[in-house]
Amino acid sequence: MTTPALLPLSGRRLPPLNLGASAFPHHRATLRLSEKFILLLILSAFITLCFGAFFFLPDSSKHKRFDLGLEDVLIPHVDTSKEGKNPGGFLIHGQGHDEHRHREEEERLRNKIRADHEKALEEAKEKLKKSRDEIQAEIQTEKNKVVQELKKKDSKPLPPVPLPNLIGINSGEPADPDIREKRNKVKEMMKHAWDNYRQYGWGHNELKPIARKGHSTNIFGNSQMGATIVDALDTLYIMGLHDEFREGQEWIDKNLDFSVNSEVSVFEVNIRFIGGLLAAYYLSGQEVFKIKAVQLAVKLLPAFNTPTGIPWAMVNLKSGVGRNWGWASAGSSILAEFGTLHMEFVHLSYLTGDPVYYNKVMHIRKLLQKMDRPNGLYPNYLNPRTGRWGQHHTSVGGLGDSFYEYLLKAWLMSDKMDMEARKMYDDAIEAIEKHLIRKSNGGLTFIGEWKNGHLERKMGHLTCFAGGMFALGADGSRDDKAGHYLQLGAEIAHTCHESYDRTTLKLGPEAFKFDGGVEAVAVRQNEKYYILRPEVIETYWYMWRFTHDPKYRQWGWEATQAIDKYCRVSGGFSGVKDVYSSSPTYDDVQQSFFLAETLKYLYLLFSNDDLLPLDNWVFNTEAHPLPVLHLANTTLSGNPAYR
Ligand code: DMJ
Repeated sequence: MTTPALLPLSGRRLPPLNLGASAFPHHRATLRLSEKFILLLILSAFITLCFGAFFFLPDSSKHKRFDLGLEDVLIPHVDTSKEGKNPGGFLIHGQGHDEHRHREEEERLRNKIRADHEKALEEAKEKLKKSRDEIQAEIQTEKNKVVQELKKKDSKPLPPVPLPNLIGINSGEPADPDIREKRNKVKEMMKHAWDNYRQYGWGHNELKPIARKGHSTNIFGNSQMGATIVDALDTLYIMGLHDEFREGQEWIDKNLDFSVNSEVSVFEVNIRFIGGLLAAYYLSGQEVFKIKAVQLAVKLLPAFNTPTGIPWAMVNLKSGVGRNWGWASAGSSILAEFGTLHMEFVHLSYLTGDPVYYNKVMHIRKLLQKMDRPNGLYPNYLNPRTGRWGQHHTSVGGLGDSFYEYLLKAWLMSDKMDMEARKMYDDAIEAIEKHLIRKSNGGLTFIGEWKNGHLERKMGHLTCFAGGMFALGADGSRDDKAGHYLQLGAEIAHTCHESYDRTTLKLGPEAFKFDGGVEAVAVRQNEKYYILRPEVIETYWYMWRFTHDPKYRQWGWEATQAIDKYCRVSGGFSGVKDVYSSSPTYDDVQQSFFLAETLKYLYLLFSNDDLLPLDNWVFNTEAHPLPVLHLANTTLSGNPAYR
């Protein structure tokens, strides 16, 4: 809620205060908030002036009024008339000509005070003669000045840091005309999504492509933060959509403001905004993105002020007050949320030279390392007050997913130096494989969920990202099991493809079962939707990069066509409510991750591997590429700002 004092002047007002017509005969008897504010300002200026005048009087005159009889003993008096002549600066009493000069000086000051009083009263009268609009305009001008000052302060340049080796920012244009055509189709879809957002949802977080207006959810708070712009930037950049990129940059420069009274999801804002801004900075070299990323990160820091240092799920960007989702196991923090900050926070410390971000995420890691894990598994909930696990529910899909992803990627991003992260990843996936991964009767490998001591044979669309993760982590795996993990990645990719292929629309449901004769099919009505999610395509892309098996491009193309056929509307792209229905209804949301991830992974799938090579770039969980910090190990010693 906005406090009344901060409301725009045209907004809600307090009831008028009756000061009586006789007090201000030329003014209306009732005064509005803004006018009262001005009056108070004038009165306080007046009082300050009186007090100020008193303190400017020569000490001798003060002592005459407040004569305690001790002043000669306790107070060394500065004789202004003798400045420079009497190096000790002490008043020499009993000298007649000085007495006279003092009286003259007092008189002069009294006259000045009288004149100042008169002037202040005149100014007050003048102010009160002004119309409400004039007073409002003056207040607005003052406010703007303060905002400009704050902006200047916030935009101070950061210490220069050597940029990591930025290899592979190129067109990645494939030689094969068929593949080129497919890639162009994906680019055209991006244009369609962007242009419609530009036209109907500009500045809003997301787009309602059917209603053709802005859309938002509680993860972004109640303000227009242009989530789609920030999330889409790097995709626009790598697709060579430079005019669109510049439009986005301009909006961010002029409008993206984080000093809003808005409660946002720390995780979502980190992966979409900080990740998006950092990637845009590294790709384009435009300082504005780095500065905005750091401004936002500063606003997230109060979320870590909990008894354990495990951050709250949500934080108010203005007040810094944090809290957790009510539904999350008695007010717990969520593993996939507090465990998906590492990549961005390490980069923030790298770029700012300020270890605060790095320390926050390392503290989380250390705390997790010390905790007992049931069956070696990480439960999804952790209470930030007590430091104890909440409900014992483990998932590689929603609530858990990107925590595992970030362990692996912390290691990759550190140029494979962060062995602690690699060990945690290896331990975690060993436990996952043992307890959660199974083969269905029909031979499909799936990852279930562990709930209170039993395995639920259900897999979420979100979980499908794990195929790519296993492939990405194959190299460097314990006991040289690279082949095994690449195979596991391929099996998950196959299962997830089946979940698409067994639907009417050839688009994957939100969750699918392997139970009671059902395989890779959604059973409950509320699990049949597809909201433009990227995870299956993400896995196809990683599998393509590591195997070059053409089936992954084929599967990616099937998904592209299905999205274009069933999710495209004239106002953008929409999710669909039932992938098993031949006449689907739309959910009327164009998610920002569709532009950040789904279309980016498709574009990369039809590009050459030298565009953002995986030896040099690590993609955050929202598909924002961050460079490997070849110079920096986990102590970030490569950054001169740390030395
Ligand atoms: C994205 O915002 C991120 O990939 C996140 O990690 C979970 N999934 C959504 C899109 O499905």
